[in-house]
Amino acid sequence: MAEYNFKEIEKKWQQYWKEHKSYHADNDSTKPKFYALDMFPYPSGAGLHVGHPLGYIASDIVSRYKKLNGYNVLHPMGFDAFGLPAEQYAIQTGQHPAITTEQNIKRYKDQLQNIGFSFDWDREVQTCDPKFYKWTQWIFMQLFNSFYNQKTDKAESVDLLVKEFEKKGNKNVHAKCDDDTPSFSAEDWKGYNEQEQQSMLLKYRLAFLANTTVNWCPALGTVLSNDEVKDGFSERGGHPVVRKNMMQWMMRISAYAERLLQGLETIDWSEPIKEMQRNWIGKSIGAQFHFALENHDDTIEVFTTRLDTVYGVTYLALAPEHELVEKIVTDGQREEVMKYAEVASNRSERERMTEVKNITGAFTGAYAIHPFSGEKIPVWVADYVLAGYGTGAVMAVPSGDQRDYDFAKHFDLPITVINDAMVIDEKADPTWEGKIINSGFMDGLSPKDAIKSGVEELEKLGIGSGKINYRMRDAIFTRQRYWGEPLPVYFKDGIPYLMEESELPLVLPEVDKYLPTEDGEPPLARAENWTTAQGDAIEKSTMPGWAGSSWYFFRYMDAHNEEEFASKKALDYWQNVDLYIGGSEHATGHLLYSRFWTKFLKDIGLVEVEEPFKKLINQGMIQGVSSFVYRIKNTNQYVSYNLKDQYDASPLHVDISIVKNDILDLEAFKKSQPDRVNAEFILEEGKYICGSEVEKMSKSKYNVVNPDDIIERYGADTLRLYEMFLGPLEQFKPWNTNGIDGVFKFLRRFWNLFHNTNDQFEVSDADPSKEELKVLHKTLKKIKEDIEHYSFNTTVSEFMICTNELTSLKCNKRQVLEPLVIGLAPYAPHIAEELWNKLGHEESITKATFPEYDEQYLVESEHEYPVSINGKMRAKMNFPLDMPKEDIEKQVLASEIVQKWLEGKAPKKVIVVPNKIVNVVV
Ligand code: ANZ
Repeated sequence: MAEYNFKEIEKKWQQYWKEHKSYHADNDSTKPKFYALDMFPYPSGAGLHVGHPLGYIASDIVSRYKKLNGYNVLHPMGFDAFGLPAEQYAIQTGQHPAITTEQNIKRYKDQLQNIGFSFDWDREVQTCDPKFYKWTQWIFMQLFNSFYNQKTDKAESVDLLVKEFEKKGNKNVHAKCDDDTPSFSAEDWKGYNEQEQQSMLLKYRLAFLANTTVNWCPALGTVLSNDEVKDGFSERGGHPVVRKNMMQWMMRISAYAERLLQGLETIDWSEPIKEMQRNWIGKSIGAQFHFALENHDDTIEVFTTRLDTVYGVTYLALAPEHELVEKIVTDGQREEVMKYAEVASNRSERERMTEVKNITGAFTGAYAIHPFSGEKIPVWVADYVLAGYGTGAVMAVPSGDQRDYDFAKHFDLPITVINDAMVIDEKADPTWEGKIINSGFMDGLSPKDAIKSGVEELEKLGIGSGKINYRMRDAIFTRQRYWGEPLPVYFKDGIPYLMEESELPLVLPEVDKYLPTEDGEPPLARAENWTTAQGDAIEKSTMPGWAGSSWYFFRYMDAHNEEEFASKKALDYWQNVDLYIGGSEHATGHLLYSRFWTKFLKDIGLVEVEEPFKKLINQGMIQGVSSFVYRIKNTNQYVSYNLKDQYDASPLHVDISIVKNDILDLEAFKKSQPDRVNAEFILEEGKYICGSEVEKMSKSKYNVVNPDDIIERYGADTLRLYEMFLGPLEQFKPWNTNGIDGVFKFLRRFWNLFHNTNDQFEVSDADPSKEELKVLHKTLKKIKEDIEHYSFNTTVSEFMICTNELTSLKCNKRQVLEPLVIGLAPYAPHIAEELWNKLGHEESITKATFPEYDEQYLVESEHEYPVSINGKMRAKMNFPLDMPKEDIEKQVLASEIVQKWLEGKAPKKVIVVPNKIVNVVV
């Protein structure tokens, strides 16, 4: 007896792979390498749903395929295990987040193992493991010890900077540093005390402390990064987020803006993701120059991308936070301006940029002098000007810029049009009474040339120059939470110093509660003796969620190294990730930070590669199909879907496990919650019909499908094939189990090819026919070409077609079935191992070689001729491609069907068009 007993088969081979370390990746290999990586999961308490493994299955198929093609494959898995949910749970229950995290990881691993992935579990990493975060802390230390030298265009040691300061001060230093860095001489430097020197160095370090405006989430008690805030609320939990000034650790990622931008040209990522990163980096090429002020020594520096419009400037606008506001405001305007500045600075940047309808501003009473026309220009404060971008001041050109135009209209400021060319075509507005001037020395030039000669003119006047700006800001690197990596830093006289390397890992201390202290200090302030041996206070914030994930891909290369974050040998061999699969939600977070850290590690000579991920695929989300019941307001009555509009009823999610084909299991519903015990129903045709909707798959929507249940019912191989069969990998698609039976039946039919009607294993050693060989080679060709284009759903259909064809040919020939089993192995590894074993192989199929297809079998040797009789197609007949016309004619006329039409007479005419058609006229 040998039915397709997937349960036994899958258990057996999973055990075998584990025992034989079948997926062990070798760091000592002469084979070419292939590194396939999945974005490692955060192990949440809810476990995996069928959406999670989608990308893992795809990378697993590619990994297995590459291995069969002679590659040494690295396909690891681990856990991004620090983070808010475990900690929120800890706050609620008092349970240490390490315990919850460990339980969740165990659950995830069990679930992953059931799917039969080819992960090399010996290389597993967990970011919350001190053995791992020792190296996260170590990399932080390297960043602290480095600055960005713009002359060499790379990170270098701060020691070099100190040497230069001692020799010549900072006048020859061309480095990325804080905007408020003063210039100083060697004498100045030597005169600084230790504290002053260290404060100065902080302005250059790549990891530095600074006072910045942050997104503060009171409910979570922490700072959030921009990509963790959506429309003013925290992405996790949806709590309100406010702006607040705080001392924070930062990463000087802005130093890498240009390299992050250029690097995009060298990697194989989808265009939308690259575009998101380009926008995030936000490069603008323009000019920066000073406007003199009337009766004032200070000048206002502006950044513009449109110097060609400078003759159209009719006012200057300062950000409310601009330091000059206070200095230049006239006494008469002071009260109004200061009040305005106060209110405006409390609005979020997003509001200030997007609320275009709500135009606000205040006149400072001061005037600037136009550098080219010499005219007097009023200086305003306007909150659409952002303090953190460019210089925080703009030359406003109402005829060229929409916001300037709206502002000018609102406050009745002049609108000057240059040369009769108004970019904003509002001159059609009959109320417009502005003046038209020419653009001085720029007159007659194209915008590009005008900008060029404008910049030359600025340089001649010594008031400005060309300038490139990036919108990207430095990244905040701390949060005021417990469950993260401690920063290996202590403070002396308010100055941060690194701990000794020998003191790493700096292990997270025990605390009594996971909450901030009463006076608002982070939870680490609760730890006893959170000080160095000398008694100096250790930093109390921890690293953000993105610290560990910014370099984990290097750790997999040499996961247990205790001397280095990874050995040079391992790094040289594995280089970087060949294929990275994960969600697109990480476009400007993780994917940018990882690129930044990789470039930094390259600069300081630790890795060879400039980019971490050569090829990136973003898998589409598998959505859930939610079910709804409709409760009549303020009652315990539920009305069926088609009757709901007759009542005042509102929809409620109901667990999909108690709904079958949209029909609610009433008893199960009553038992599902205590307040539903007495539920009453308004039925239609005796049934309660639920509504349904496609939504994100999520526990909170009760629409989660657990892969364990699918595996229990159909097996892991069916799950794997089915997830691929759902549609193109990158597309969003709802989970719908309609086709799953079909996939399962296909596997059973495939199994049957190897078994006779008595369920006995039986394959024949006879030579296959041409037709059988054609089926085999066309399938092999398709598998190969599809995998190389990451098109997996099409291969699953091809497998089905091939199995049907072989079934109807009654083919059980070894020479056909054996190569096909290898072809199927990347997709359905368990059944493939079992059949391979039955075919008599002692070694695992993972050690086989992927069969080459042979074009020779794919060339058509025959043509199928439609045979028309008196213009009507009556039959189809096959003839070899090179068969002479006369022979075809003879055979056609001899055929039964043509004989019948001829009724014994001779045909009037026979036309044979070679390899096309045969026409018989009777
Ligand atoms: C004059 C002008 C005329 C401008 C015109 C635009 C169009 P991007 O491309 O995003 O870099 N700007 C400069 N600093 C600003 C700040 N801190 N807050 C708000 N806006 C600021 O945009 C650069 C342009 O945005 C600059 O060029 C400046 O307006 C404005 F027809 O100068 B422009």
